[in-house]
Amino acid sequence: MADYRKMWEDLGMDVDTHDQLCEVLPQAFGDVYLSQENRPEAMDYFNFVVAEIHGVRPAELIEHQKKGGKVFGTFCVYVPDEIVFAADAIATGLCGGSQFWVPGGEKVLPTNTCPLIKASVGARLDRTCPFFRIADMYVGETTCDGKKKAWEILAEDVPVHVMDLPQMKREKDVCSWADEIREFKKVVEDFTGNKITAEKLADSIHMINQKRKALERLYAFRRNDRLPISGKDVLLISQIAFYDDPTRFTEMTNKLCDELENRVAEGVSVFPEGTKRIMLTGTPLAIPNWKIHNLVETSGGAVVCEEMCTGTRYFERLVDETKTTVDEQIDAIAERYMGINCACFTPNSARIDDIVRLAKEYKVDGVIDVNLKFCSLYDVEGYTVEKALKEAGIPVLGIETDYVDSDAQQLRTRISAFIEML
Ligand code: BJ8
Repeated sequence: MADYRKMWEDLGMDVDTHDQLCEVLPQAFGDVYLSQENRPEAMDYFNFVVAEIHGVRPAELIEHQKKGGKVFGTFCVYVPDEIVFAADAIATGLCGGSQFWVPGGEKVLPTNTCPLIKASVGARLDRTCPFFRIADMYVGETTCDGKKKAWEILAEDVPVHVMDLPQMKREKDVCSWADEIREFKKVVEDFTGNKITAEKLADSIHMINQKRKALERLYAFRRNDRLPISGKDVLLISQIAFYDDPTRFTEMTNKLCDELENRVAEGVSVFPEGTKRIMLTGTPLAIPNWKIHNLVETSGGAVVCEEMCTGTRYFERLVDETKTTVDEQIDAIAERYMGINCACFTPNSARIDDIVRLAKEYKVDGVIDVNLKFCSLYDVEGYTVEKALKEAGIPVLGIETDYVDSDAQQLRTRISAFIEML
C-alpha cells in the first residue's frame, strides 16, 4: 500500500494499532483471493481497491471535504443514498466486518452483542479505521435493538442522525417511511447547506439505479451452469459497492460483465463440472468477512447467490425514475426501500418467498442459512426459512458464527458434509 501515514495521523487515528491491521489484511486477501485460479482480468480493479482500502478512497473523501463537501456514514441498506448524493454529499458504508475491531466495541457493549455492531463501534472508538474518522455524520436506523442503543454511544463522539424504520409493511408504514425520508432530506440539506431539487434527486436516483443494474447484470452470470466467476469474487464486489464512488463502480462492474459475457460465450468456468451450487442467506457479510464463501469454495461448492444485504437485497428492484417532483420522488424511494426484506420486519413472508424464488432462479443444490452470533432477528427467522426450504425440497444447513477463525475447522467439517450429501 502507498504511504498514507500522514493522512491517517491527520485524521487522529491510532496509527500504531492500525499498522497491525495493515499487516494482516494483505495476507488474508492473498490467501482467500489471489490464490484462486483463472480469475477474470477485470478483477484487477477490485483487487486494487482492496489493496488500497484505507488509502485511495479515504483520500478522495478528504479531497471532497476540502472543497466543502460532507460525508455521511451509513450502516444499513434502508438508508437511501439517493438523498445524500442529491445534496452533493457522499454516502459511504461503515459496517465493520473484522474481528480486529471487536475488542474495542466490547469495551462499551455487552459481549453478547452481534460482532457487526461491536466491530463498528470499536472501529470508531479505537480510531483504527479512516472511514469512521472521515464521516462527518453517521446515519443510524431503528432496525435492531443492539444498533438502536449503539447509536446513543456513538452520538457521544460523532453527530448521529437516526431514521425511525417501521417494522411492518402496511400502507401507513410506507407513508411513515416516506415522512422519515423527508425529514432526512431536511437534515442533509441543513448539514450540507445544499438544497435538494427535483433535478438533483432525479440525477442521484438514476446514478444509484445504474449501480443496481450493474450488480443485477453481474449476478445474472451466476445463473449459468458454467460459472465464469467465483462467489468469492462477487462477494468482494458487493462489499466494495458500499463505499466506492458509485459511477466508477458501475463502470468497472460493467467492464467486468463484458469480460464475463465473452467467458460465457467461450464456455469458461472457474469451477470443475459437478461443483455443487450453494446459496447463502442471512445476516450481512461486511468487508473483510469472507469466511463462509472461502469455506464453501474450498470444500467442493460454489456460492451462486447471496440473499443478504451484501447481495440481492442491496440491488433488487429500482426506484421509479418517472417522477418529477421531490415529493413524488421521495414516495418512489420509500416504496423501493420498503420492498427490502430484513428480519426486523414482522411478518416477513416476502423474504421467505424471495429465498425460495432465488434458490430456483440460481438453480441451487442447497442453501446455507448463515447467522451472525447474537443476532436474534435472523436466528429466530431461521426457523421459518428452513421450514420453507424443506417444504420446497431444497436442502438447508443452518450455521451460526462470528468473525473469529477458531470455529473454521468445525465449520469446514459441517459444510463439507453438507455439500457431500447434496
Ligand atoms: S436491512 S440485515 S443491513 S439491519 S446489526 S440486524 S446482524 S444484530 S445488520 Fe442489517 Fe439493515 Fe437488516 Fe440489512 Fe442482526 Fe447484527 Fe442487528 Fe444486523
